[in-house]
Amino acid sequence: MTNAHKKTVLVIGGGAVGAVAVLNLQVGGLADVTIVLRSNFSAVNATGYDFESGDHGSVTGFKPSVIRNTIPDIIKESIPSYDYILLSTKNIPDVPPTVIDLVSPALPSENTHTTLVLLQNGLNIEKPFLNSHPTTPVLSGVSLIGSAELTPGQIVQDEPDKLFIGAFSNPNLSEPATQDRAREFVAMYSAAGKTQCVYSPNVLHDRWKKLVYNACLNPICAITGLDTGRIRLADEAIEGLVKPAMREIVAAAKAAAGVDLDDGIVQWTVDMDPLESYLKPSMQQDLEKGNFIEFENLLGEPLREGRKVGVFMPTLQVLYQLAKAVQWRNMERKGMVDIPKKK
Ligand SMILES: *[C@@H]1O[C@H](CO)[C@@H](O)[C@H](O)[C@H]1NC(C)=O
Ligand SMILES: *[C@@H]1O[C@H](CO)[C@@H](O)[C@H](O)[C@H]1NC(C)=O
Ligand SMILES: CC(=O)N[C@H]1CO[C@H](CO)[C@@H](O)[C@@H]1O
Repeated sequence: MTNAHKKTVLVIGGGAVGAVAVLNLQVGGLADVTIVLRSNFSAVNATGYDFESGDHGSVTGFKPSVIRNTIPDIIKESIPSYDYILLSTKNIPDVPPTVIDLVSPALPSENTHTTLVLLQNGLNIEKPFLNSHPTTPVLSGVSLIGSAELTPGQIVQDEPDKLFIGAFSNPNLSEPATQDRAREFVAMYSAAGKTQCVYSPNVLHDRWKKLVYNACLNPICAITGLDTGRIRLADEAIEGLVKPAMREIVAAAKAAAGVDLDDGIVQWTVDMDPLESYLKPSMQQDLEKGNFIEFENLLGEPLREGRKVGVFMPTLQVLYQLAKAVQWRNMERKGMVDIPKKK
């Protein structure tokens, strides 16, 4: 890969994670980036993104090379296949459209050229693509990022951006070839020299590790309405609820995926954010905005994987059913379910 030949990258999803990715890729100079935005298209198209980040300092009015409000239809628009498509939207399989429907205009099902990078959380997110796009290399991006979006187009990043990239296994593709794509992506993403992006072949380890937070604290904060600081102050919430849930994930990781998370992971994850930051995990933020929550991949999949191999997961089972009910409440509020009239 040389500077003379930039890779083309399509970024779908312009929230905090997508925006930081665009900034890294473009500043690195090895990529020509097109971003697809929905709700924030007008704001970003007019004035660009403003960043306040540990990695990049203060950046104002940053604009990706191309900003669009629709997914490119590469056949109808005669656009050459992108080298990479980076998906950084929420992944909510229980609410249409699916991520496959979303990405398909830019990614024909028989694709072999484009590498798909899933910058999304949770487990088994690559599985649907094995059916719909069996010969597309799919990479995993686990972002341990401390950023939150305030107003449209304004990103505040309070922790360094750390991204772990690896290849999901695919029986139809050679492993060395997909690993090469992962390494190439890491080089391109790291070229700006401002961010920690590492090649991390043990995708399952990275994903289960993040689930200790995402399957436990994330839904618990969302359901109780307490942020990660207040949940630690609240009576017995950590000992009686958060830690039991986390221990179930640690057991499931080992039994279902052979992933060894060390003993300290539970306390480490509880203490990860400084208490006084009173940070709200993503599901809590989503609920407060009236948005759907990503509970199926973050909570449902690890629960199903664990139970399949006989792990007793009573805490996660209850959290899952509560999250499902909360999702239904959102669907009713958005007019997506019909209910019988009150008598
Ligand atoms: C996006 O911004 C450009 C330049 O600022 C402007 O010419 C164009 O009309 C905008 N596009 C839309 C769809 O608003
Ligand atoms: C991909 O692999 C699966 C399982 O080995 C096989 O059934 C399928 O035909 C393959 N598809 C392609 C397009 O190679
Ligand atoms: C990812 C995302 O949608 N970010 C912001 C876009 O703009 C709306 C309001 O127009 C915000 O609520 C979102 O946080």
